[in-house]
Amino acid sequence: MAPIDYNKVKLASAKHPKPPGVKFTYGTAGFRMKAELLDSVTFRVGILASLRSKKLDSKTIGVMITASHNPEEDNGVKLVDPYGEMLEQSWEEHATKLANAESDDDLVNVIQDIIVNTGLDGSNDSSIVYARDTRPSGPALVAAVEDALKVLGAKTLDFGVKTTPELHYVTRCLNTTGTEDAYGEPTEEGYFKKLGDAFRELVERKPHPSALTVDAANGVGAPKIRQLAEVVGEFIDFNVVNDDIYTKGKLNFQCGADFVKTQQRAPPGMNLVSGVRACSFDGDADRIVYYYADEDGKFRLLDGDKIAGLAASFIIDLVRTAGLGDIKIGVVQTAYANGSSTAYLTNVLKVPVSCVPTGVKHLHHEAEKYDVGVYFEANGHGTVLFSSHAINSIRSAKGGTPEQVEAINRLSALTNLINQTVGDAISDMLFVESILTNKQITLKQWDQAYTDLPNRLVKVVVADRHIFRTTDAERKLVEPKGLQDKINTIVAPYTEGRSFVRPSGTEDVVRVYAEAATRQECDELAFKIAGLVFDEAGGVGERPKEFL
Ligand code: 16G
Ligand code: MG
Repeated sequence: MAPIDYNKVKLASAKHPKPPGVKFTYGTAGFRMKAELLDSVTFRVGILASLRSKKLDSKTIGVMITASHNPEEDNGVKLVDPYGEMLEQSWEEHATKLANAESDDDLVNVIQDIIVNTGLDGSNDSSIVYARDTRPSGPALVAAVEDALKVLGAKTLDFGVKTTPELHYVTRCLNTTGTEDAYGEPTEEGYFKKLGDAFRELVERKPHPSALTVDAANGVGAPKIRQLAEVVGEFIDFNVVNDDIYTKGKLNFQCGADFVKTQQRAPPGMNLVSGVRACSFDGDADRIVYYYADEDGKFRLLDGDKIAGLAASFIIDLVRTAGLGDIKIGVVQTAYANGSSTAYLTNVLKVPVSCVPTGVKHLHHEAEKYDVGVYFEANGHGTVLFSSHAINSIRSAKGGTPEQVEAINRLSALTNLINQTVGDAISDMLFVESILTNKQITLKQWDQAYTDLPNRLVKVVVADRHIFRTTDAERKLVEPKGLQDKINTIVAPYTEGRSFVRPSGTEDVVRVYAEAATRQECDELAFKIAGLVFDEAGGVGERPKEFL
């Protein structure tokens, strides 16, 4: 316990000056931009992490340095709350204020404001765990965080080069060790052991599937899959591609989950012939999409929506077989979920579906409202949350028949296999593999649950994207006034047509999404809506072109 020494804070801060004129915002995924602009920001996020820990009775707060699927020259930083969730939303504003303090004196004023506003005790101890992805800019940014933590006397744990979900996992472990909510060993070995044991339990007596090709986006997932293979190698063969984490410029370049999802094709260089099973991670391994080529060699994507459908149907069956009917299951999606997936969940699986705004924190919180909440963004980020009611029911269930006992054991293994803190490519991959193994189905059979409606995502550059305001989980525009009525008029004649417009939370653009019954209708619709936005809401540069 020691009070904050503001003179020391100022001296340390002087070594991490804010670039003048830059405005920082703690957005959907923390601060994210060109790495060269982030030194002062990461220093200040170190301060914020310490304050957050002080506020929460010295619980350990996580700091992750990553820019996920962004280009290699970008980086970013975000905080993880004690149970592995995203930073509580009300603190995002404190983060933004700290990052924008122009001088060292201003910084001290903002710290003091935060202390007063949140009623925290500045002399409390603080504890921080931090990690980074493989970006070359990572070590220097870690050093900036460390400078802040040192000046505030925080207890620190350097978790090294890790995936984002590993950092979320370890944060929760550190805060629950020795309690009845204990989540696992707070080490990387503990993480792989937990996943490995659960996976073994789920697949050990079943015939193994063929090898899985994993595109690691030339990122941190590559070394981690190799570590994973040491614990699950007897049940599954991984063929890791795009695993070069040392050559400059390769991270996320023409590979990775975001590339595959947005381009709707396999990474160049991957030999995706019929019969190959493949998946892609993103740069920090918190997203995954699957794909294969059909008999004609045509690329087929199994995105986050498909994973949600597979996961929900498997869990629904297990819960029913186990006789645990009081466990209520729900699925959470965003407006980007393909209309066919929502129809499948609602009409075939008959499971409640909620739609929330884009961003993990929104999905996560909505999923907490169910006993078992399955959430996935179409882009491949997602997980399953089991409430304490669900976990207690599963643990105390005895089961009268061998089928019931088996279903209960599987559910129990799933609660360990699934990283419940955040979407996790490694954990999600093992989850999908264990379902496919249990059902003994191929990627094609999984794909047959429903057929995606053709869809298209377009970026429109406008003078000021902040004039766009949405409602109804981003499915409708409130402002600019009158624009939504025009969108409705354009969409109306299209069979199964749907389109919405929202400002991006991570890029200076407006995103237009469209889907319709056929590829031609879909492309025409996307082109018309993008053009409308460009014409009516301050389009900049070239008007969106028709898709040919
Ligand atoms: C961030 C979000 C992701 C979301 C994406 C949308 C987190 C950890 N990540 O990557 O969930 O899908 O932003 O980006 O929340 P956009 O606002 O630019 O469309
Ligand atoms: Mg990511």
